[in-house]
Amino acid sequence: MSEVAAWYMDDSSEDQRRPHRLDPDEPVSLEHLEKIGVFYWKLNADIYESDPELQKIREERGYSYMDIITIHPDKLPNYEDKLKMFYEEHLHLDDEIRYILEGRAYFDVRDKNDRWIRIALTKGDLITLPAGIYHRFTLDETNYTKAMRLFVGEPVWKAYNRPADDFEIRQKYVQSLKCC
Ligand code: KMT
Ligand code: NI
Repeated sequence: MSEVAAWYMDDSSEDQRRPHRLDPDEPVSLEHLEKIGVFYWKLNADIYESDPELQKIREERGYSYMDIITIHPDKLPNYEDKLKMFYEEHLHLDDEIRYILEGRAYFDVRDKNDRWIRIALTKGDLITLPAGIYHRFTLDETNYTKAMRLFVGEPVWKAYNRPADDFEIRQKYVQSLKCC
């Protein structure tokens, strides 16, 4: 199992694309991420179109839907607006599943104590964020990522910005954190 690159963020409001590591660095392990419902695989993105490992994950987890999004100033319509929207703290009523095919990106997730953890994703990283977790997304300073979006059944992209605590799925998620 390869390690994921994740760390607690500083509070600085400078450019969201910078790493925002604490000094000294406070890394976060995969085990820790799993405890808050975040799962991670390392795959070979060079063969994503015919990868049996990806196929297996999709079948086992029911990820029937997929599309590919390229996030870059020249490639994505309304790039600036979308980036701003992705970086608003939000949740979804379903799992968010992303597989990085090219480039890099950050997903920030809240831990049990509401602290931001930054997860640095690069080519070959597949991540699942549980329904109900507060999170946000940004590119890093390289300004480019190509990602596969996976979904169980018909995709629902609707994001609910924080506060969104009244949703049943949010309460279920918060409850799930209390077990361990
Ligand atoms: C989300 O909901 O956070 C996103 O869709 C992020 C961008 S997709 C790589
Ligand atoms: Ni999201």
